[in-house]
Amino acid sequence: MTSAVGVQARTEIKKIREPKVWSLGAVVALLEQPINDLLFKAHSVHRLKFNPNEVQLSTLLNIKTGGCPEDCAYCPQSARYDTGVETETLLDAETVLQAAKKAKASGATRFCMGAAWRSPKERDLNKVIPLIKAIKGLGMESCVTLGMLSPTQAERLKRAGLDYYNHNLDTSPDYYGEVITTRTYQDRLDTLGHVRDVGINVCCGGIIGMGETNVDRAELLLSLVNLPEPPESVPINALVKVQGTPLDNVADIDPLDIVRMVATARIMMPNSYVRLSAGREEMTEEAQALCFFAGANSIFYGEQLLTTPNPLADRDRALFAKLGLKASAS
Ligand code: SAM
Ligand code: DTB
Ligand code: SF4
Repeated sequence: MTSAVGVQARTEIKKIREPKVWSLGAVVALLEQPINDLLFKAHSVHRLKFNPNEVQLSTLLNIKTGGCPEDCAYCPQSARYDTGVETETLLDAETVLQAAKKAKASGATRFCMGAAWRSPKERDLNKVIPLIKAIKGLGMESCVTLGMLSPTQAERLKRAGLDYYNHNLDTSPDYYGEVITTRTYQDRLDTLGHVRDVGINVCCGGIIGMGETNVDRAELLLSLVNLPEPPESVPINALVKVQGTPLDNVADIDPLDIVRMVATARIMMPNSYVRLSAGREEMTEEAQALCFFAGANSIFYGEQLLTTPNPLADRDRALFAKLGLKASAS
């Protein structure tokens, strides 16, 4: 005999398989529906495409800290805000290689290097390219986030063997101007286009908890799903409030808002990895477990994000053991 749950699951899956043109109203309705309905749908989608007990591990390294000319209101590395983050020069190759080896030894499969640049100069790329090659030489996937790219810079990174480029849309087109004034939404879309055109995997998501509404969150997800191809990797960051940034006093979000955002991203982008990104240090294990149930299948792994703390690797290993989760191969 078929159970009612089984029938409902198959109905959900059938609906989800249909190609979907999303309307703003439909996405807001997804985000705001009763949590059990949302979790059920998201988890059903997740199981169709992924092993629900596997999570991909990426380790971040800030290879160029602080002194950034941009005014991103969330960012401790902007030179415009007094956050106590010191400006440093690009890390040397040996330091980066040691960090990547350590990340690999503790189980990460991807190494992501971030730089506090508006966009890289040619001499910057000349230094980053050997780093990408060295990471590949270790047998790890490589990812960089260096700011805006020209088509030729994207091509150079592709030739270097880069696997992923991270460049976030951050928020909705409407709310964007409240957060960043030194580059436009279109600038970001242009960089994402150059990355896509050369065949580098796109890692693109955003931040919640910056004072935006549910409509803004839905519009961010719409912008992502309506890219010519949805990103292969979608980081969902919860704002890490850093004293001295313009957003240091914004109201706290409910952890269930993160769960809802992850679940909605999972339903809308069933083939993408959804990364539970910044903000895990402030989340309970229970809230993280709900995010994994909702379809998060990637995390940043290692004690530091770029300038702020992340759960210790030991703590994440203990959490995975408790939840029966395993690190996935990619
Ligand atoms: N400078 C490059 C850029 O902006 O494209 C790369 C590094 S930047 C720090 C990468 C992303 O980190 C940002 O787009 C933003 O989404 C995220 N981020 C930065 N500060 C954050 C914070 N305080 N909380 C959450 N996410 C943050
Ligand atoms: C992303 O979406 N989140 C990461 C990564 N891409 C580069 C960065 C999070 C930064 C959190 C604040 C900090 O540590 O400075
Ligand atoms: Fe600079 Fe990137 Fe921070 Fe914006 S998010 S201030 S571009 S480092």
